[in-house]
Amino acid sequence: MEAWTRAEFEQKLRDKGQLYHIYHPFHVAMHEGQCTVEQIRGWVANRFYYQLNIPIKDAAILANCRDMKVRRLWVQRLLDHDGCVGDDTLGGIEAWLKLGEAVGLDRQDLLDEKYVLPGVRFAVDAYVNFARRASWQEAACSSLTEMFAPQIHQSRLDSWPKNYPWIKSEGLSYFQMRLSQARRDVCHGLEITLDHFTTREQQEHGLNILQFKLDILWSMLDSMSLAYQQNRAPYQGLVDNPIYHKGIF
Ligand code: AHQ
Repeated sequence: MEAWTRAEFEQKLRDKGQLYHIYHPFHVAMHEGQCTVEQIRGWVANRFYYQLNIPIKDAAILANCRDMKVRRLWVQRLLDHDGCVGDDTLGGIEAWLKLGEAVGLDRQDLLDEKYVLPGVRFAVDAYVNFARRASWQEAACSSLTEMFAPQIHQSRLDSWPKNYPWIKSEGLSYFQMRLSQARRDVCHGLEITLDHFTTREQQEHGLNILQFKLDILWSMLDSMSLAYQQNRAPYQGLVDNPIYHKGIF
């Protein structure tokens, strides 16, 4: 089959935005101000596991990439999350810990992954392990869900202060940071993707990789919905305190 043009392929990638997790019922309820304190805290604590693993995922991509021009751009993603020793800009992981404190969570509980649901861990670990095994171009393609991220970060900045006045406003700095960082990352990730996936078969493969990542984001929220909306965390009622496996690799 004939390959799509570069513009057609980009549009097909962008059309996947209709399946972005902004439309997941958990995020819809959150945006409409219907989340309880426990649901917000559960979301912040579980999403922290995703944030902790983004630099690990990006380091795996760097480890697989022999193109110095790409590495010098991609390495910025690690600095965005880990912060860099040189300046005192808050790294994303530290900013998310501030979000945790702003919603009333204990910083050490986040770092200990105390509340991470098995389903969230499996989804995030699948993302990291994909980035380790796949080509760096395939892993770059999987990061393109961030094409749709500025909208969801902006929606939090717009709706949380009025819907969740109990959350200290300094906790929202992570979302503010990502507005520009996501846009910059997407420019680079999209260029790699459009350059690499050129035959129709490769382009279809690229769309499937993006669907894989959309499924990761969606299933993370499915686990949180079961636990915090349906009140059905794993082993609910069988144990007094939640018990889940910790990271095993
Ligand atoms: O805060 C997010 C972030 O740092 C990243 C990195 C990027 C990737 O490499 O896959 N994806 C991503 C995302 C972040 N936040 C999510 C959100 O809803 O707050 C969105 C998520 C993404 O769209 O992949």
